[in-house]
Amino acid sequence: MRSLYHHPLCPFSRKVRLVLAEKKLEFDEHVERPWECRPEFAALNPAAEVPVLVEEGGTALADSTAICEYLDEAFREPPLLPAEPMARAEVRRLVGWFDAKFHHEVTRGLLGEKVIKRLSQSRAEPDSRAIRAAFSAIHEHLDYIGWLTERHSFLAGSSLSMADIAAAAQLSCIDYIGDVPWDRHHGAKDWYARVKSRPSFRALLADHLPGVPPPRHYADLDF
Ligand SMILES: N[C@@H](CCC(=O)N[C@@H](CS)C(=O)NCC(=O)O)C(=O)O
Repeated sequence: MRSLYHHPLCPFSRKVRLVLAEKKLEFDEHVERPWECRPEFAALNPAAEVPVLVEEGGTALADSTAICEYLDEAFREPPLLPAEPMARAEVRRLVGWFDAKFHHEVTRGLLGEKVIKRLSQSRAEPDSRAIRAAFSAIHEHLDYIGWLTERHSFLAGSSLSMADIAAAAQLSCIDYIGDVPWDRHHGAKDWYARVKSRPSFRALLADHLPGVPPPRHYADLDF
């Protein structure tokens, strides 16, 4: 059986969980706290980061984009990268946007400062300037999602792609801590409602981390 080492509040792990679920692939779950740097885990991924997918046969794959693209190539249905090269480039640009820019400007400042520092028992206090900067940056990203989805249902066109998965993976982590200002961003909220209501999202909505309960609207499809 395929195994996934992941953390429920890791957006990159969520990306892989969503792709596995879209493709209806079964897997065993291992919740890993990467900051504990378990030697057995570091032996699977020298970067000691989640997610890690151990395929049937024992090969360990690391890095969410490498894993997601492998899954899309090995299990074609439904395709999450378009067939046409320029359309693929646009999906990959958006995956890069959310994995790098959104994560750096928003996820690290909110989730990282407010929750991960506490869970990992870091001795550093949450940085209130980083939190304020992230609260301010999230608006531009939500406006961008609203703009991208004005003409199409999904970020890179009329069907769900890896771009939607990367974006929803980041936003769902922020939503878990109740920090997404949905009421000021109706376009982004409509798009998120579409993604959130897919069966592939169910496992994420059932996440419940001890000591970090989600707000009530988190699992509500009509939030
Ligand atoms: N580029 C990697 C990034 C993965 C990553 O940053 N994972 C974080 C958790 S979200 C991690 O394991 N950090 C190590 C730590 O917290 O010690 C990917 O896409 O998989």
